[in-house]
Amino acid sequence: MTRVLTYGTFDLLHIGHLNLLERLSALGDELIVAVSTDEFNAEKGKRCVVSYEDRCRLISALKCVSAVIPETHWSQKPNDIRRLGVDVFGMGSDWEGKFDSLSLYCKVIYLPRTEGISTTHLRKEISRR
Ligand code: C2G
Repeated sequence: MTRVLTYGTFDLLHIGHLNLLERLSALGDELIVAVSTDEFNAEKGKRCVVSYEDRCRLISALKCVSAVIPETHWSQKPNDIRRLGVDVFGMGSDWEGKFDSLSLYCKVIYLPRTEGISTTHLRKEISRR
């Protein structure tokens, strides 16, 4: 049983998020997604359009996702990896290198980011119309 774990805000869920989650899911038997809470996003300097509860429901509804957990602080990853028995930690390539220290606990991979789409881009597009 290969368990994969990733973290993110997933605001205005879009094809870049889905591409990443499906690719990560294909690497194992289960994909666990840690969704940033609204409070943690405030720490990240992000203000979401979609509430934490709704972001969790949307991610949970994806066929490729096995479970959703809250992300409440930057430093929870090692404990999550150990507690959940994670084999692979994966993120999009905009995080390349940032989480290499987690290779102490599991395999760390970065998958190519989907170009041309981002939550910021979507927000700008919507506000222009
Ligand atoms: N992503 C992607 N392609 C895009 C946009 C996002 O592959 N066009 C990936 C990002 O690389 C990330 C994931 O989708 O791995 C979620 O992106 P965000 O919701 O923007 O999450 P982020 O703000 O990067 O939070 O502790 C880690 C943080 O919680 C990550």
